Amino acid sequence: MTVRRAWVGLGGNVGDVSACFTSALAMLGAANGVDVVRVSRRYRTPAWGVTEQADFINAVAELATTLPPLDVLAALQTTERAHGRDRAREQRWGPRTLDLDLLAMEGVHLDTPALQLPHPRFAERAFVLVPWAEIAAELDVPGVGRITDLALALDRSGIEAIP
Ligand code: PH2
Ligand code: MG
Ligand code: MG
Repeated sequence: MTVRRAWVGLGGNVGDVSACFTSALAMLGAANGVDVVRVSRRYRTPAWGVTEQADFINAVAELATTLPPLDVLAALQTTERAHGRDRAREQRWGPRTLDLDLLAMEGVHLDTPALQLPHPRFAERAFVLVPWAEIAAELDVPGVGRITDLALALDRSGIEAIP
């Protein structure tokens, strides 16, 4: 069976986000065919998109998975819902308890309405790249670039690791 590395961005700014991340990572790691291999530190990040809201906490996790991409996505969405995520009631780029974004999977290029891989906009987002560079600095995402280079190219002001 093929085991692939996959990277997931975690974000949230409602409730006890750090405890939520811990619980979400445990739930993901308990899913069949998914191991959580490493996790970055948590970072406090200024809200992006809709700026009049609380700071976010962000992190990036590396998974090792035998699941196909859409099954990984389903596991992420199940985990979001179990942690108070209610897509029907939320504003685009607005406050949320837990957002789990599939950023990339090794050897996978996908362009469908349900899922695009690599994530089409991660290279614009320092709140994704700073934690990602901590655990996968040398990773080269085909067609996009090396994670560290992408992180260094962005304005990283206001992003700080939580001790
Ligand atoms: N997520 C959003 C909107 N804005 N800003 C930061 N800093 N971090 C996020 O994860 C984030 C955001 C919607 O998913
Ligand atoms: Mg997101
Ligand atoms: Mg999302």
